Amino acid sequence: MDDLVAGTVTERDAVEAAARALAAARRVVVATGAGMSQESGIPTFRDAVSGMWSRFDPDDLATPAAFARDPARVFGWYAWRRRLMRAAEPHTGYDALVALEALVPDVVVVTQNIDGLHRRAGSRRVVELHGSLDRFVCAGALHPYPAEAVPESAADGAVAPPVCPQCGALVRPAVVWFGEMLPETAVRAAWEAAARCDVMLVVGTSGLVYPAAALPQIAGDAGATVVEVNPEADEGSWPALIRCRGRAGVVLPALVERLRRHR
Ligand code: BJW
Repeated sequence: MDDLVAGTVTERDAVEAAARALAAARRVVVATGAGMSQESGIPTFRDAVSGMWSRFDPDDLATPAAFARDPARVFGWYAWRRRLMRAAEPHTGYDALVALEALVPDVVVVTQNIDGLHRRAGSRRVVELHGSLDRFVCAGALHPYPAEAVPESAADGAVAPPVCPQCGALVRPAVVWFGEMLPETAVRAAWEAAARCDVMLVVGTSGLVYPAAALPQIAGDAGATVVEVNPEADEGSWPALIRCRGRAGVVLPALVERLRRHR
């Protein structure tokens, strides 16, 4: 491992170096973002061409003020995304993360995604930092509202949100919008796991949205090897950093296959 600690390992040897780090690890955190689901057909946010924010303004759709201003527009956008997510299937990168659990004693997946694909793939310990599109609450007292009772929409466009039967407030998706606090238990679980892990795999996130973007820093500062899986370079830099340039659906299965050879 000395070569990893001494400097950044890039490109050609990266998957092998990452597999060696995983072979020596007891605790692994996998921190995922929208890029993890890109190969399942769910658009990322910040891709210049296909990203959500290239077509939509986050201030109109992903803030409490946007929901207060135009609840039907926001609810309709999430109804469309819920359809996309239900039609999506976890790809082989998800299966690789499930397989990782048989090879490393302690694996925690911390995701910014709201699509539920890690759970559907079979990952056992999943922390959802930005909530889930499988859950709904009212915008008043956060009373839970059954997802089965949420209206489906056949077409894109506005959908009137249901009303909370307990307090009369409008129902909203249980996701975290800009300016909102992340769920406390999820934050605690993610921060504890990051501070204790030997390796953190950072998969498919631009690392621009806080506080989730701080997780690799926490792990790196605590001495973990940080492995980035992303077709693009980002700004992150840690003493032990391995950059695996490629898509999650390609790199993660290759990584787990290599790890098996080290076992
Ligand atoms: C692939 C791939 C493939 C492509 N394989 N990879 C400190 C500094 C500055 C600002 C702040 C700060 N602390 C807090 C803030 C404010 C704000 C923030 O971070 N703003 C920044 C944008 C500047 N944060 C917040 O408001 C958070 N709340 C908070 O901090 O509360 C305390 C507070 C309260 C009041 C005031 C201040 C503080 C909440 C953040 C909520 C984010 N919500 C969203 C939408 C909700 C859910 C949803 O609708 O889905 O979450 S925004 C959106 O961005 C979504 C994502 O989870 C999140 C992160 O995006 P992600 O996953 O990184 O996606 P992309 O598209 O950015 O990147 C994809 C990556 O994948 C790319 O790198 C590709 O290359 C790669 N890729 N194909 C592998 N096949």
